[in-house]
Amino acid sequence: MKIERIDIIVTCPGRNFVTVKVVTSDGVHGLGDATLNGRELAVHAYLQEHVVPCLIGRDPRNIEDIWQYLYRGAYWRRGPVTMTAIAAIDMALWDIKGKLADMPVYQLLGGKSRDGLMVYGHANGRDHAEAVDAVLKHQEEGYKAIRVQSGVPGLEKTYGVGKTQGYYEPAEKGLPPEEPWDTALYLRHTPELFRKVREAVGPDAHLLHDAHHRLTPIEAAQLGKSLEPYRLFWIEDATPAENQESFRLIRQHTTTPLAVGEVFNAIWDCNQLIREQLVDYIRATIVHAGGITHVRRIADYAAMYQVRTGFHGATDLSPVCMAAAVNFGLWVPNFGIQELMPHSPLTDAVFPHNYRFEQGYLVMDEVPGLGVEIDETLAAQYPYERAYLPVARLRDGSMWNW
Ligand code: GCO
Ligand code: MG
Repeated sequence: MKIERIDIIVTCPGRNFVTVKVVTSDGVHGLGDATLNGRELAVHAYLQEHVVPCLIGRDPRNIEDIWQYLYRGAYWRRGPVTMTAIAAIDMALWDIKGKLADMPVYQLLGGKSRDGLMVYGHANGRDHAEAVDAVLKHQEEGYKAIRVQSGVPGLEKTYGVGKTQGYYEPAEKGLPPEEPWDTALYLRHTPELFRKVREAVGPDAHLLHDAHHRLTPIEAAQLGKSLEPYRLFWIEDATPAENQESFRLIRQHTTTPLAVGEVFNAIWDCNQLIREQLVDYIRATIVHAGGITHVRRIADYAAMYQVRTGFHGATDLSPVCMAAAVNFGLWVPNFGIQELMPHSPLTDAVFPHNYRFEQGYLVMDEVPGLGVEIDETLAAQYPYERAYLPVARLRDGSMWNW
């Protein structure tokens, strides 16, 4: 069996998605997500110019060898563009293997460890009262875990607060919008937000919060400590993690669990964080961290240190990646939680999929491969539109981490 053709499909049903379709000489095909928010065409070019020509004629069943060929063989290792491109091919090859075996990918990985993946939904509000309402609405919908973000009084715009309820879509058409940031205001108001939310929801709901890389380590420690009375499930991306040892400082000061890693693309990005047990949840995703083949290695390594998975699942991760995440999460022994931001009905129509939300969990049936397809005719009606994530500046104009 040979790889006959690889198509790279770019579509914008409300937001941009890049999808790889690997077609074999047996007529079986597999899909992989290659979407890197705000850098979509960089991955497209990397795939088209540097990856696809090298794969035509290879045996698609040799997933491991193809992974090593694209990683070791490139000489220039790692980086989000490279690892997203490798991830897309890897996902598609697992999809093909599942279809050939007539089994879901979770069966190939070792079978089910659970019935469904506990997910967290997104409650956000322009102010605390709106955020509390949104949390209660999620509880009614069956969510067991809810991420809470609120506008900060005195800041015109805050990360995580979208125009629409239930999800937060940060990429905007055109050039990067600029947003102001003020750490002092944020640190003052966030404990108050969680005091109100915990009081309203009662003791059972799991509450999460994303600091989105805005804090220094000592500020993150302060936030973690101030939120301890409200028993959070986690604080996410409290500080940028390029310097992995900076998490030691946060750990010394707070027992609030920590999650990190949505921007990681390789096991080396979290080596020290995991080995020293500086975090509790690892968020590296299948689409941005080298596919199922590599993320499986990260998860196995994390399991040795009681670190659990908590994969990124924002709207910029296409239903193809979500299908892979559901297969992976059904199997992985050290599963923690899965982020869920529902896609728009149009995106769901472009990518018909088997996974679905049921009473706080993501479940899927025993269907071959990843359980996701692409409607290419519909996809073709929505061509690429340039869009960027915002950037953040402090009050004095200095660039900050968005
Ligand atoms: C999350 C993320 C997103 C990202 C977005 C970037 O936790 O869901 O932080 O909001 O900012 O996915 O592409
Ligand atoms: Mg995040």
